[in-house]
Amino acid sequence: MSRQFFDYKGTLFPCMACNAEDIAFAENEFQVRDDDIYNITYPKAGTTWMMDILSLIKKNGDPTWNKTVPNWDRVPWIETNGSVQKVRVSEEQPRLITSHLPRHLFVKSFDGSKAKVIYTVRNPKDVAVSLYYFAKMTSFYKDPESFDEFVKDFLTGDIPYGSWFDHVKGWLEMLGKENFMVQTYEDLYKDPRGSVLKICKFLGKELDDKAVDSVVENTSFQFMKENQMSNFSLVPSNYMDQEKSPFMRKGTTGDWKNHFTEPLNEYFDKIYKEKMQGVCMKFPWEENL
Ligand code: PPS
Repeated sequence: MSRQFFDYKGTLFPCMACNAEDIAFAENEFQVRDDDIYNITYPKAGTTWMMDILSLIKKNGDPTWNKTVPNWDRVPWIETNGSVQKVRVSEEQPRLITSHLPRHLFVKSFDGSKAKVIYTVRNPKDVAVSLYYFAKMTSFYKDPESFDEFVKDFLTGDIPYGSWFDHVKGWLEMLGKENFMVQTYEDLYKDPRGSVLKICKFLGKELDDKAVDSVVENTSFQFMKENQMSNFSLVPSNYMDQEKSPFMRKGTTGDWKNHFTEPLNEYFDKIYKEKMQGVCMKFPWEENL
């Protein structure tokens, strides 16, 4: 079988989606513009949700763009094959750009720029569940042997994009900077309208009530699940086999409770407490820890 992942400066990337040359270009040569807006996530934190929210905000609530252009062209990943060169010459204003890159590998020219970052973060247990099903349906990942084994790899960070803990801690170092905002998946789920308003405020974008309603309606789970431009059904089944598991799977919070055994949950909590020591931000899922 061909090699599944490659190592770039200590972080794994899927061979079918990325290559070292483009990542190196993104890291070292890509030029950030001050009006760029970056949608940054660890995989499965709500990346595609935020792609559609940002697209709609940019278009003042008009859903035409979201309904006619695939998300990867509206809010392209910077690190996936061939994408960085397209983003480099994009005449969009502002450019909306997605990335799963950890902070230490992120575009160097971002430092000192005014470009804005929205960092979406999700309960890592739900991320692990979502990623487990994704790993089963996509040829970008290895098919997991069992859920427990997969969670152990997740905890050690022996998976593409590295450790969730390092990713989150790396990006949270930007807390307090005015061009950085954290959005939790859980808040977005609980209060989509309030979250959209917060995002608009951060972006300095004023939308009227009707436009905000449209952003919320057109980014509901059900709407996105049915939208070909958001649900990855345009991706050939040899890359993503949605018969095995749909990309828009459950779109909920707390699904980890249906997957974690008690011992696995205890083990996870122990590692979580160790790794997240000293992080000053409190997250919604930490209430019962
Ligand atoms: S990826 O592969 O990293 O881009 O995946 P990502 O988009 O970050 O995460 C996919 C999960 O997000 C859920 N999702 C949503 N939830 C609620 N509302 C909306 N609109 C929405 N859009 C995507 C999607 O269902 C995946 O979560 P799970 O738990 O697997 O359902």
